[in-house]
Amino acid sequence: MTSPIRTERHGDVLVIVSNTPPVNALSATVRQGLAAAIAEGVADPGVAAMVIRCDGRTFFAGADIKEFGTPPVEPSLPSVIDAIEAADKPVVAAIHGTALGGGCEVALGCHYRIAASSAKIGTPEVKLGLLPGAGGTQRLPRIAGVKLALEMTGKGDPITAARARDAGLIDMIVGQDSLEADAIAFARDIAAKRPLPRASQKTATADPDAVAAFRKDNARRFRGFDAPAATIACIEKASDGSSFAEGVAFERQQFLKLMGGTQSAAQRHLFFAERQAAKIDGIAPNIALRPIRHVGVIGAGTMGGGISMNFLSAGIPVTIVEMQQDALDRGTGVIRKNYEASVAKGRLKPDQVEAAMHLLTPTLDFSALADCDLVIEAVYENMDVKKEIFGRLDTLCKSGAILASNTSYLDVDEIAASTGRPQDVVGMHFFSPANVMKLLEVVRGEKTADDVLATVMALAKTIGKVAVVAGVTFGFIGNRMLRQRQTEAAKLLLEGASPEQIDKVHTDFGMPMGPFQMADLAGVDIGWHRDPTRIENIREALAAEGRWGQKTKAGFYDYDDTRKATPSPRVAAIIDEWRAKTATPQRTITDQEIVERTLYTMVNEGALILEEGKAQRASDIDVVWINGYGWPVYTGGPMFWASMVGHSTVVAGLEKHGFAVANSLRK
Ligand code: 3H9
Repeated sequence: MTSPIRTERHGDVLVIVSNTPPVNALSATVRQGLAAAIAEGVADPGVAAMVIRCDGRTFFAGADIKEFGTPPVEPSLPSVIDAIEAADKPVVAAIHGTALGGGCEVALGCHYRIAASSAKIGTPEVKLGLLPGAGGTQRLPRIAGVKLALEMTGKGDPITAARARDAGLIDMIVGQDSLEADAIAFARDIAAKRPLPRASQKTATADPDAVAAFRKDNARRFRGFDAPAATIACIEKASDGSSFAEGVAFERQQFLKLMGGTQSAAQRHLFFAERQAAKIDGIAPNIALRPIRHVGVIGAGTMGGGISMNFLSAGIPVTIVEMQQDALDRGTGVIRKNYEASVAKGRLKPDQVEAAMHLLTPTLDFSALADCDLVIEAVYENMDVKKEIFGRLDTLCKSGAILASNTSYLDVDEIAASTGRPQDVVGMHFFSPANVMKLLEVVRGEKTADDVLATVMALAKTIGKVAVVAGVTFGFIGNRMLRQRQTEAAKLLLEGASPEQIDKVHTDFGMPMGPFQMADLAGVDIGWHRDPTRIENIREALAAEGRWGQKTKAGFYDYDDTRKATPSPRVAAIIDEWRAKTATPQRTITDQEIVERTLYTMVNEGALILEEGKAQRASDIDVVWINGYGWPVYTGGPMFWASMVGHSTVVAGLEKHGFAVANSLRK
């Protein structure tokens, strides 16, 4: 087998090149090739310096995640990096694309680093439930200081080449096209310079204040996760006077502990699940896509505005249509306000806001949608209204335009049937706030054309969404499962549990909020028939009293002016009233029962959705719940979690309460 690593001589400089598409992951053969190439350079008296670079779209994007969990193959990445650093001739990393994880660690093991201006450098292992395990937690603070090392490894987001240069991580920034030539010239310049700068020989200055502040500032973000604390401990170890050898031994111990744990297994599952979700069963990956140059959005409310922002931010012009001028002005104003809030937080520059707003055409003229390549309807949930809109779009829009509905529940096939071109109709279910939430459920109607589906899935990636294909079923994947949870939560309330107890079980599990906190946030009046004389359950009793949730400072909880929730005596009284009225026997509900009836039932519904073919794969369901509803990442999503709990346990829990169990869970 030919090695993915080749060497090329440019006079006295040996250029070591990796060619391992798609992302130059550091698999066993790459590590073997790298080790051999370094040995070759060290042994050859004609070589004065070495350059390591990669072909393709990126420098090494990390260890090969597919190898994790399989028996180790020599040489290990730490030993290869140690060999690079120990070389008695300078080694220069020439970075383009993203030097991530083990890739960043290879660069840190090199004596010098130069990068293309567009390059990014990072240690994202924490997002896989891990920490940099090839010396990264020890070399990074020694080069860039404790504060930046904490930031990079604790949060896992990459930094730009310019920031890396300012922090001393990069020695020189060069042009994209001249990277190799510049790296060779640089290597030649410093070939004779001694001593060689070796990160392991530097000292990191302890910064206990930075560590304490980092822990405090990120307490909420890190809640429930194992990896950040372990990462921070390693960075502290790098700066507490321990030797480099002691530091890497500690790092290894922590790395192996995380690698053997369920959280990393779950987060690695999610990494591949998100990429898998983009693949559509039965459609060739190279299918020709429809060009989307201009998007139309119908409705300038919260949803329509948020949806528009996704495209504007990606540089795609949007025409947004409303019925009334004041609604249009309000919607446009909210879009601007949201962008300006991002400027205030330093996430956007003012000229980027102007550029985005410049791409927006607000109008009351429906016929302005005629030339759009994609039109997304984002009006309220009413089948008749939607059908009427799609009928109009059918007569108006150019041939080949994709007609999408942002419905959260309604039958996309019925909507499609109101047009003469059902093959061009698809569901695009965004989650609120649509400019923030990562999830997009793409609903494949019975007649949706393959290229329409593929175009929308590809477009989702362009606008930074994680898209999942769902079939036509009430509530699609996410809301159909949510419904089970809400139904059981309401029953548990009657049977003796309190909103606080039920919500706490969910937040202890790692959800951002429980069923009743969620109802209060979304609005207790959502979906309410609005007839205060017709009260059929606790929720309707609350709605009839104007307890609509946070917006009215009263819902399942009472709220103060800062939106702080406290248990409500009035709600307790309403619940008691309903318990009496329905003659429901009272009993103590255990937290375990709440888990079984609200979480296991969701798993069961997920399994049914799969059996019915409304989701392509179990991991897609995990992607939906993690990106759309805040299911805790470190459990891998409901379906992965169920497999960790054990299907037999889930089945037993469901049977205990008399639920009809999905067949696939019994297998
Ligand atoms: C690590 O380094 C541990 C060390 O500290 C210690 C070791 C001892 N391995 O994302 P894309 C695949 S942990 C294997 O769609 P993009 C990916 O599955 C690692 N495969 O492209 C996909 O395959 P497919 C730390 C990988 O352009 C294909 O490549 N590093 C890996 O949108 C394309 O991926 C990271 O966590 C990998 N490391 O984004 C970086 N990476 O086509 C993880 C990707 O079959 N990677 N694949 O679906 C990324 O963040 C993005 O892939 C990247 C490119 C930004 C590089």
